[in-house]
Amino acid sequence: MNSSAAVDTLLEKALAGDIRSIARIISLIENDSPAKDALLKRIYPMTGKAMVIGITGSPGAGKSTLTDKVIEHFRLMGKRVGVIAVDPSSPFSGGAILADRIRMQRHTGDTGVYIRSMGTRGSLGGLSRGTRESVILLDACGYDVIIIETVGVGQSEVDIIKIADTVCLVLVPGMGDDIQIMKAGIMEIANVFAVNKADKPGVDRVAAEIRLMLDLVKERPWVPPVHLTVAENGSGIDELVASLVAHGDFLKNNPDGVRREWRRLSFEVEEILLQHVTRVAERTWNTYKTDKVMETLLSRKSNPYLVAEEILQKIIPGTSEV
Ligand SMILES: Nc1nc2c(ncn2[C@@H]2O[C@H](COP(=O)(O)OP(=O)(O)O)[C@@H](O)[C@H]2O)c(=O)[nH]1
Ligand SMILES: [Mg+2]
Repeated sequence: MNSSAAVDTLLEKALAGDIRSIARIISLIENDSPAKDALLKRIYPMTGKAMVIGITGSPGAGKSTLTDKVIEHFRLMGKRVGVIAVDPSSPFSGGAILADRIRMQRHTGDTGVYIRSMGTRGSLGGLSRGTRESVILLDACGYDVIIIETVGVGQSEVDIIKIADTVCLVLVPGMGDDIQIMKAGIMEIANVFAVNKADKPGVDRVAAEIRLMLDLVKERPWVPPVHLTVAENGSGIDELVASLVAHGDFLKNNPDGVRREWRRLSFEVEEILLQHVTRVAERTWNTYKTDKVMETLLSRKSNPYLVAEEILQKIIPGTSEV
């Protein structure tokens, strides 16, 4: 399966739009297959065309329901849409993934839509290891719009801005509004706000609080619009999608867009380097980890710092101390 000829065939089919091949490549990516890097290096020049949108917010805010409606709108505009729904690894994530599937399943027969759920296993920042790389693949495969659904519940979730061009933050009335809005980190990364469940009481108050907060920051080239939505019946989605598109256009002609691209590219290089260094470190430690070495540790003749230092000198010659 990992032979380069097999991977080539798989890639050819994926680029031609075969959804099963795309799914299999994403599995290679998720499993950190040795074939992954060569493949991504090859397709990278084909990327840069997609509009990458992050839809983030607390669990239960309606992100999947909203994504489903957003997909529908982009489909009506003739766009192909890829979705990566990232769920936190937890005993409940199986349920959450199932919920995402159910909310978006009516698109499964549509070859212009690809939906993939991922856990957050082995990663930081509310993104799955492989989210960034899957975006590269979907972009190369010609998806015009790529949506990343991610749970934004804490500071670490702001990592989404390193991947997405446009971040839509989904808030809801009645869930401790003030606390939601006080999460400054997450508020700052929003380019578009959706106050969802607008059929419920308290929605105007949330919208007013967001606007008040936005007013505190004067003179910014892009003022994040605040939309009231009812994801369940599609109300407000037209305007929301128009703002997502408008923000994408804004980035094309603005220093903000260049800054974002800069940040993304820097993140990509850093992530690729880290992956390689981690792999080399793991491999080296595994060959170095003999019973004898472990014995020196157990008997305290040596210690983990000294051992790590010796290994580092092997990996990176010239390293003197940990
Ligand atoms: N009343 C109301 N319920 C909604 C709305 N949007 C989503 N929901 C419900 O909220 C729950 C969570 O939705 P889901 O899309 O799974 O949220 P996610 O966890 O953010 O992806 C589901 O029961 C939805 O039917 C809305 O606009 N109004
Ligand atoms: Mg969801």
